[in-house]
Amino acid sequence: MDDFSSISKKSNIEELGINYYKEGDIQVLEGLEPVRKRPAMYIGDVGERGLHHLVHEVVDNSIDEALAGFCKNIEVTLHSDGSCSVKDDGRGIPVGPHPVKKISTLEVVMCTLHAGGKFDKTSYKVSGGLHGVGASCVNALSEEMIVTVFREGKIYQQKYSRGTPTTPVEEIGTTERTGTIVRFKPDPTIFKTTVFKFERVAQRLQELAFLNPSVVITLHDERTNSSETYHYEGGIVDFVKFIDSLETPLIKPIYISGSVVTEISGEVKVEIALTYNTGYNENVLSYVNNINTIEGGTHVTGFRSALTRTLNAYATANKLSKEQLIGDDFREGLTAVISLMLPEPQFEGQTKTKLGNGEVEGIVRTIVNEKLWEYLENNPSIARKIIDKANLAAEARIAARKSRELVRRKNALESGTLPGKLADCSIRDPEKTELFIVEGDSAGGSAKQGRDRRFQAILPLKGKILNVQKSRLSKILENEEIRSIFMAIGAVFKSSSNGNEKEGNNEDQEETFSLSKIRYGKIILMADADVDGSHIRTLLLTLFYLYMREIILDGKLYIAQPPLYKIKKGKEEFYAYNDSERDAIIQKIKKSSPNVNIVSESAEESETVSSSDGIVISRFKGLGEMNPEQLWQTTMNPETRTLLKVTIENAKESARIIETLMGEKVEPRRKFIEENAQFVKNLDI
Ligand code: 0RA
Repeated sequence: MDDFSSISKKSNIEELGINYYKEGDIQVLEGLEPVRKRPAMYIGDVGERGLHHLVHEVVDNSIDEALAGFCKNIEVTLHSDGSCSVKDDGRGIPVGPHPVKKISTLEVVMCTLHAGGKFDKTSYKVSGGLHGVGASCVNALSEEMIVTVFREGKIYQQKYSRGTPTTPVEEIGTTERTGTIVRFKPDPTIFKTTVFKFERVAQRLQELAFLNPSVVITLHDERTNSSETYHYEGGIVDFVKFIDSLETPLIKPIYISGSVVTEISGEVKVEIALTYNTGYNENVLSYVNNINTIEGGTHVTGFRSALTRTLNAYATANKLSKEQLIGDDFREGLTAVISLMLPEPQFEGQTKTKLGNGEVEGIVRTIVNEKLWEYLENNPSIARKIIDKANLAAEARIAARKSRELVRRKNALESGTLPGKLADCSIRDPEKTELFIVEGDSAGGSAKQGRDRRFQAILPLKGKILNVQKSRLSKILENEEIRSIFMAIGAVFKSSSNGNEKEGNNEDQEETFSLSKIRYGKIILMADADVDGSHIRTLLLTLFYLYMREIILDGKLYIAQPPLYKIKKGKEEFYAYNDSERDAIIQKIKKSSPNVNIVSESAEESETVSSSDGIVISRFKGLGEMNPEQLWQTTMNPETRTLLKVTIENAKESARIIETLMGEKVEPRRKFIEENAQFVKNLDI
């Protein structure tokens, strides 16, 4: 296996003198059979996401060791044999006998569900949060796992298969170092794919490196002989710079930190980096114990209200603004990373990524109010830039409000009127109905004819939709295609006054879309399987991500999967959704009639060939090429079709791609297109 030469620093427990875990501190719950029986319950799914979850899980354990102050270097290797190893220079997993189980603690940790370091209010753990299923789950779902421990001068090793030890814990050598190496090979009988994607692993490791500036994380890919090292001494300040690397900065990032010890929560550590760019989008990322709280929560609420309150107070005190500014005004062009460490986080929400701890809101608000005020006082020219930008946003907001009212009256967006192009279904029960958003009038025509009109509605779109990322809401609503989408879905304007704002006139209200009157149970995006189709899909995903995120979080947004090929043999027709499926079908036909010829590969010719002994393969160039019956059979019929459910990660990725492709700066855009031409082409999410 590996050499251990790069584990460089020996941890000195006595010197650090804290958190000395003893073997008895490990909590023991249950065996691993349930994990193999219902893997999705533990890691979300058994697709690509679940597969990568395994890596994250193991890395999180090393990060926990780093958070405890004992680990500096983490090395992740994607091996050529399909395994992955995670090496750290922490204290090493304890190997001595477990006082309750009487077997090695290492074996207990690796083979028992929910065994981990004991929780107390002085330790922050990723475990117990979103990823907190433990290394034992990874073990259960690996055909082979090898753990090597460097501890107290010796090297220990144990091997496992599918969660069961295949060797005892053995002493295999001596060492100067401390640390742990976990190497595992995912079980192909569990996972749909077992090929790790460099980019996916890299993205999480980079994020962890931004969030934990003391840690050096290296990723090696033995398959391609490439390596990347992530180490950001600037931490989340470097993170916001990175996020905004395609934008024009308005100010240098502001860094705020503080910590509070409370009776309920123990020590809560708060770190925030924020900056403004010349654009209009708000981009606030939040983390609790290194977990991305996609749905926000009390920490984000505390930050937002303090930002509004403090900037407004500063503007008023220095007579910098005419209007009363609202939260939205201070969020145009805002990029921020909020990172909290909290001993006992409570995660809530649809995807368990919303922080629920009530007292955190006030903690964050107090820290931000105090530190931001101090910063503004000391940096008046920067304060002025921020307030000036908010003043412009307020002007635009008031103008937009007027134009929106016009739009509203003209189009009755909120009065239940439906767009003219919508071919609605007859059933009204949103639980049972589906809306297909279809690219192109001709495909829209086929879809209208082919559908089951009782429960399927069709909304055809003409050409490309507006890029919503770079436009203000008022502009977006002037776009007819987008308006028709909102109207068909039943998304209505909701003017909600934010509880944290001072109640004032109507201008002080925030606008969002309410989905309480959503008209369909599934929204299905149907576009061609080509570059244009994928572009439109990306734009639509971004629209949903930015303005109707609830639909994604509720699991109601899907992508239709039209076939790429039709294979015809006599009267029999088969459809293939990719090249390997096409080849498999041809093989199958050839097996049953070995002398068959491939007659034609072109769609045009296939019309004229009526050979009974040839295989006719035609490639669908677009949805419009299919007749209504074909479209129904292959793509729309719930009995025979395949739909891809859109996850918040897919949509976020789309938003990121759009940002890169259409952002203001030309050079990074050109570079991105060059580097990712392949990826952009195959953006088949
Ligand atoms: C339990 C107790 C101790 C360390 C660890 C677990 C530990 C686990 C992992 C997993 C990957 N790397 C790790 N490093 C450490 C504390 C042991 C002590 O007190 O010496």
